Amino acid sequence: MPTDQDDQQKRRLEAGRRLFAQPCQFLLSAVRVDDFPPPDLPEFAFCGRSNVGKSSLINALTGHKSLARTSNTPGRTQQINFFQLGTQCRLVDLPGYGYAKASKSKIHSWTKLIDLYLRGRPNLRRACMLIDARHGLKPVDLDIMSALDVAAVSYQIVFTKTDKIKPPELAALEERTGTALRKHPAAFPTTIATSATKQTGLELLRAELAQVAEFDPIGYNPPDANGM
Ligand SMILES: Nc1nc2c(ncn2[C@@H]2O[C@H](COP(=O)(O)OP(=O)(O)OP(=O)(O)O)[C@@H](O)[C@H]2O)c(=O)[nH]1
Ligand SMILES: [Mg+2]
Repeated sequence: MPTDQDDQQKRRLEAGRRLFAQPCQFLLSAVRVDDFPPPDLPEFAFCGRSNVGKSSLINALTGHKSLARTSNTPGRTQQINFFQLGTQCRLVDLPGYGYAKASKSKIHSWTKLIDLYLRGRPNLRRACMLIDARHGLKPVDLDIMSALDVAAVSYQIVFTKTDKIKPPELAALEERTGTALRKHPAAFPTTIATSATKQTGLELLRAELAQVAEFDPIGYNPPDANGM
């Protein structure tokens, strides 16, 4: 017999599916804070080390091949790219941190911009902190997580490239990471395992983000004729 919990989960998954079935369009690229769009819609940011798969995950979630530009070469995304998803929210593709081969001044300006965005954006509802499943949390990830804790920005660990590891390795990684997260007050306690290549974990992440955006098309009651 289906339980209330099963029904709730189905509803969450359906809300995620519907949110991400809407058109998603590139809005703008920002190289400075003044370029950011007005903070008038909930935003979800995708942050993580260079080459972790941020742009690929945005493409996979929205069902596009090349909405966000991806590359084998680290350092592909060099600005903050904003994408508008339906009329409900925006997805924000951040440049990767920890990319050692760029010039010092470039690294400095990217890092500053990422920092200004993550710590100063009032409508940032959740940061998806992407971690390569083969590597786990690195010191540079822990630094960003600590900065997010201090700024009280809610974030969730999303593993990428899980197609590259075996299920027992993934289970061990989840266990290890879950323990580490207990020390991080702004971290969401559960992690999500994804693969953009194999298209796995996407429906769970869509459902999670729909819940944060309070997007529930099934429970939505259109205003009546009196606007009530
Ligand atoms: N096997 C596998 N490869 C992936 C996956 N996601 C991304 N990649 C590959 O990883 C590389 C980097 O992907 P991007 O999406 O450009 O990574 P990024 O984090 O946006 O990189 P920067 O913008 O340079 O910081 C590309 O060659 C992708 O094809 C995945 O789930 N599985
Ligand atoms: Mg990118």
